[in-house]
Amino acid sequence: MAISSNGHAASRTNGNGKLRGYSAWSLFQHGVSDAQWPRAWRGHDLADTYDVIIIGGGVHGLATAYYLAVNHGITNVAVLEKSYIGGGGSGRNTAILRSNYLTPEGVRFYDRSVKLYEHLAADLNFNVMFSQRGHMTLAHNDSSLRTMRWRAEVNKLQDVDSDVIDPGEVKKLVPHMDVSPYARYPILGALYHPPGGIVRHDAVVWGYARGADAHGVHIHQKTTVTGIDVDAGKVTGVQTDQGRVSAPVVVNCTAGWSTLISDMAGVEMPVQTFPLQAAVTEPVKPFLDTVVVSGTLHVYVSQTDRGELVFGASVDPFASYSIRGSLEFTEGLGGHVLELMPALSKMRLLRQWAGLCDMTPDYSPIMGPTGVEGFYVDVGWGTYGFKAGPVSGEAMADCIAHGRPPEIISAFGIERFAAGRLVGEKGAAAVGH
Ligand code: PYC
Repeated sequence: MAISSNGHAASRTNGNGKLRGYSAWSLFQHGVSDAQWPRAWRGHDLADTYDVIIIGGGVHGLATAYYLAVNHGITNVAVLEKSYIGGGGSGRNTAILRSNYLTPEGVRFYDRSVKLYEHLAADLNFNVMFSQRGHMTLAHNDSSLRTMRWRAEVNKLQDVDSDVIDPGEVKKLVPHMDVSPYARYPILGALYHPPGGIVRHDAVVWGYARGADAHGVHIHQKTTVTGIDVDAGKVTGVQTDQGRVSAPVVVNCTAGWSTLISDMAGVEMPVQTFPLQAAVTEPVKPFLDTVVVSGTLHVYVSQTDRGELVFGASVDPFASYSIRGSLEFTEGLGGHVLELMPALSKMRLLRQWAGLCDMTPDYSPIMGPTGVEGFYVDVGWGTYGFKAGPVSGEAMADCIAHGRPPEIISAFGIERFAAGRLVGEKGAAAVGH
């Protein structure tokens, strides 16, 4: 690739808007020089009008903008983010990807997301470090074993690789696991899902932002939406702390604040917001190359490429907008992890944090048009949001471009609550809630 005289990579895009990569030489030059790194996406003044305004600069909002531009040629798009991109749920989740859900609608949907993640690095020309290391959900009692068998059958019918394995196979995959019958919660088996794994969540956000920017999308960080304008049942634009912007289409892609944003358009969402806490240890040599989840013990764990163990639990037991960590969480987490892997007793936790989860009554998202013309929602992700980023972006872009939801999200419309057509996914939650 060409290097300009000041040592910058010459260009991020070729003439067709296709992203270029950086050569090893240009990275080296930047590393040893005091040259400024080129910006991965540009800053812009807020325009007076856009064709589409997306509220929320996480993976859902950015992926929707990217696929609007790439798949439908809709490029006069603004993404409005009140903080910095990826600063909400996208940067706070534990980056687990999987498609071993319970309902056929859920399995099909998340499987499409895993497929998109599989070639995302190539599509965005940005390494998102997707490691398909396998995903294991442990069963410690007969009823969870029965749910695992049920899920495995639904998964197989949708062509998703997923099966129930016995404690001996669990031990082969994770030698540090206590699979003895004397454990306090003996392991009776597990749902094993080889295509599942982990991804670098920041890279996914940056990759989509860079890709959307290269196709002309405006990304506005530190821009807070304070109101949504609706006239005669149609959305006409948004009010922000930087001024008013008009648009015939406004999309709510927020997490944690999805009800507050929808309320601005007069659309009520059956959503309650709960904090979800997570923690990370000091780095150690690689020893865990599978994602391990125990619903009964309320814990999931994976090891990052840097060697840290990333732990999460179920949502806090009360609705709140707080993102403070608690000692109660750390104590519970430590105890439960040691039930599974006693050898970890000497490891030190480095950090803990929390994100916000918008829970719906059936643990499935709310996607598509609403009663206000031009106002779309992609919300209610509970604890599943990050893994759905690519498929949600693709489907929401299709929905906006054609004015109706594509088949893959038709089950997730807001009208299902009034019609009693719930898509119950509680049984596929990583941990009990
Ligand atoms: O559903 O896989 C999951 C998950 C992991 C962390 C939170 N939810």
